[in-house]
Amino acid sequence: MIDKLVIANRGEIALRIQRACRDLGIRTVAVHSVADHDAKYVRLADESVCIGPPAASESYLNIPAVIAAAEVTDAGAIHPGYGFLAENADFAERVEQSGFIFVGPRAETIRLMGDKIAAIRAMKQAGVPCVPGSDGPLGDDDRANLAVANDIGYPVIIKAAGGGGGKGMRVVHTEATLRNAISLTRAEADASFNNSTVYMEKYLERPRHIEVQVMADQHGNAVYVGDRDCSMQRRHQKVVEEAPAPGITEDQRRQIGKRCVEACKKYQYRGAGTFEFLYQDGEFYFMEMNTRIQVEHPVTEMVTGIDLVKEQLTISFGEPLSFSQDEVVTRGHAIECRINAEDPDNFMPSPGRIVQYHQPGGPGVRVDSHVYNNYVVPPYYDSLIAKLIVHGSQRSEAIARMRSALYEMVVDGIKTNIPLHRRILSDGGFQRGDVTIHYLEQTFVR
Ligand code: MV4
Repeated sequence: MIDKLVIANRGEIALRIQRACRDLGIRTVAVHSVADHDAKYVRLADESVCIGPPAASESYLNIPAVIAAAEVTDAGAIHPGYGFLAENADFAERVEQSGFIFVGPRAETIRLMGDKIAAIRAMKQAGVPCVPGSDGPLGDDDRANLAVANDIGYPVIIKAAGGGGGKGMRVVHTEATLRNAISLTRAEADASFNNSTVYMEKYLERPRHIEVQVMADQHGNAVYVGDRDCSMQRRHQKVVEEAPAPGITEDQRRQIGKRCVEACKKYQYRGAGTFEFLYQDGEFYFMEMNTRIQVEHPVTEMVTGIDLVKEQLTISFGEPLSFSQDEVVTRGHAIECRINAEDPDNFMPSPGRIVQYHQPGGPGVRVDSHVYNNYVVPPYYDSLIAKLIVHGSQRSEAIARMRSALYEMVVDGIKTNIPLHRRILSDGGFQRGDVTIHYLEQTFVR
């Protein structure tokens, strides 16, 4: 067991990791930028190290500074949280080369999943269902590419191999526009990711975004820990997430879960992971795999009672999974609203001082947040200020509890998206539980 760990992140997830460490008797080192000097998670950590100026590129993304913080504090491990360095294979490699435990998968796995084409190929080989597509990179032969598209059938989507999270994609509806779309996507991909490799898939027009949580240890055990629906999103930013995904049968759940577990075993996956799927007309299609703990992990924790962050830690220290597949029992329904410091009308960030902050409470209510009265939301990082999570014995009770919690919650002094959440939770489409990834943008916002 490791006795001290560096948390290479900020905000609510830094606090979340700290809590898991405290549960396990592990001392924590907070690394922070100048802008986060007075943050609550810095005060609450056993030790703290300032690693640079406010800009993330010079602090939270500064690999030598993070590793140096682990060295000077004599820590044994580094947890990257989500975002920042969490899915940077070079970082994971350098952490381990420096003699520390990286709380996450092997660098090689992170690298594999970062290459979208390689990830799809690997998953297909492991029996995970994928979108019909080019089965590898597109070449420069226009006639060959036209043939691939004809084979798949329009509409198709051109995606960058180095992309992900919505960047570097283009939908093509007709043969006449294919050639141009490929060269534009290639040029953009080259400029953004320094990788001009692109591939083609059938474009699914009205899918839901459903993801499967997995946990795997270093002894060959892997389990799926249920699924989440994250369809309620805007510009690739998730807004509301829930577990389990509504309308999925236990049979479907078992089948897709089993495929994910088999893939984990085949590639000796380690730690927490998420298989992202598009779901349309009763079928799952693999998109990509996230090799980190995700923002929305609490909804899974609420329905399973499993502490995913604690499990991440013990797994990385070499312990076996603390539960078997049979012991994963989900109960009821959980919903998470991401509370952002942003204008609810135009979604522009709204940093500044929170002059009044009241958290909701009551049965089944959880708030993961690093903010407090007079906290100043800095302008340098993402605008997430709180995750409001509720649990109910069924979806309708979770919705009722979330509406009540949103009614109670007060964040004054800055603009937040709480009004947007109140409207979403009162919306008929959301309440029916069958919205696509386009719902919020197309039929709900404005
Ligand atoms: C797709 C798709 C439809 N068909 N692929 C967006 C992010 C990246 N991970 C993949 N994305 C998509 N891939 C095919 N073949 C639609 C999207 C997509 C999307 C997916 C999940 C959540 C939100 C989204 C918003 C727009 C497009």
